[in-house]
Amino acid sequence: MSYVDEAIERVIRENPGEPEFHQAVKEVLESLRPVIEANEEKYKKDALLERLVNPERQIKFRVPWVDDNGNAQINTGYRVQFNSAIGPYKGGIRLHPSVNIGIIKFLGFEQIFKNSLTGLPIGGGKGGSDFNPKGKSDREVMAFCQSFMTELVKYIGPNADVPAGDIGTGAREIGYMFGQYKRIRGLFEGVLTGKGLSYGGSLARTEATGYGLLYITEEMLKSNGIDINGKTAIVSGSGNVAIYAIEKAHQLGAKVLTCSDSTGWVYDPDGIDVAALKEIKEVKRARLTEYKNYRPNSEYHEGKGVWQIKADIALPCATQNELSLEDAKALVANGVIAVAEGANMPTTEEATKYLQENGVYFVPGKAANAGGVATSALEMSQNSERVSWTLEKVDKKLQGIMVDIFHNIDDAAKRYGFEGNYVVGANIAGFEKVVNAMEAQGIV
Ligand code: NDP
Ligand code: 2IT
Repeated sequence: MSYVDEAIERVIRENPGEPEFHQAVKEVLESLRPVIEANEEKYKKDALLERLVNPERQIKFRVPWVDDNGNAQINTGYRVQFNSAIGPYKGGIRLHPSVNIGIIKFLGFEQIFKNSLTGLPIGGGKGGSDFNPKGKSDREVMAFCQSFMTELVKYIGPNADVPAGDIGTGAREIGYMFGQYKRIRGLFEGVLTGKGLSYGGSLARTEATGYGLLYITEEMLKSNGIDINGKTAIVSGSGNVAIYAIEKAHQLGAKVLTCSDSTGWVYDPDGIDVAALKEIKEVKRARLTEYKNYRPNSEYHEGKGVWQIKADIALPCATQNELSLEDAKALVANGVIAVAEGANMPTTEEATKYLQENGVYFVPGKAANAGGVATSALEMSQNSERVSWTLEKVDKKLQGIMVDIFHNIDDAAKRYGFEGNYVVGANIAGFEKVVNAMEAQGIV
């Protein structure tokens, strides 16, 4: 059995009941085969793959808090510090009822390669809790965030581990967590990113993931001789990533026809109204059913459905495994040109394969959504320097990073004879820097 197959089998055996983690490891290791096989003896001797797939540290803790009725509630908190070969652990905090250790591990594992692709000195980590911020009062969210940070504070720091937002964690939650960190440690420092602008946040961090997704999509299309201007797009999700992906798509001359949330989806033939979406989701924290009040011409449907709408570009921006083989078939039948992942692992393995086999340009999340964490690293730089860069400066750097990521993954794919396969390219390009740093630092 090859070293890659052995490593995959061991991950499945040793991490039972964690299908998302198995999926992420399989996808990465399968596509690293040519690189691993070229160095098999050395990597095996150094247990390189075993070290890569085993987090350096996993922390699991109780998060007690009191609700508005005076009742105690208990949630579980996690932080997985996966790999610090190239920098301090860096990655978001997901607050969603579906969170478990397997999901945090899959996200932390992906984060290693994504962070490497940014070209910036950040290692891979992820955290979260099964707490559901939906329907909670601001006071309840604060109580949870303070309790979560009271434990997390022991493990993080600006040179050790720097968390940020993800599903369910936005500016409000980061603010409460930062306040509690500062109170306990007595240190005003860049321990979290995605902070508010009045206390050390970076301009453009809010927009960065969605904008970055469009910058890399535009560059990928351009290098294949296609202009994004005038194209139609379908987007899923209506959170941080989706909103700013839609905004930038419109700025680049593409028209976005859909968005969705966990209960339903919207089709707007005139193009999604971003101002309305921001008001519904960022200000009112309401459901998408409200969208029709702003745009009478639009349609609201319960359930799933955005991938059935005909468009040139598909941008999944909600959650993992939201785009199935059946959805991929509908996209291909409707003549989709490109799929770029705003979310982490939104496309199932079979769907990815089907899209690639049918000539669809496919940019995986670890490259396509890296603009968020890249801008987080720029926020860390500004905090260290005690300065704030202008919006133009941060946005220009973000654009440069996304363009570089595209060319690096494109080149890596070509080097190994997989021209146009950006999944293979991203995994190889991300892996090369991490493995180099791991080898240099010895068996640790
Ligand atoms: P938000 O919480 O802001 O938005 C998430 C959106 O996805 C909401 O519209 C939500 O609907 C929907 N959604 C979440 N879970 C599900 C589900 N199980 N089924 C259907 N819809 C769901 O999160 P973000 O926009 O920040 O994150 C979206 C994706 O992008 C995630 O995969 C995240 O890991 C990834 N990502 C985020 C980055 C960031 O900087 N924020 C950076 C890189 C990747 P509802 O409101 O109804 O729950
Ligand atoms: O998945 C991700 O890259 C994020 N949620 C952003 C992480 C970060 O540290 O900005």
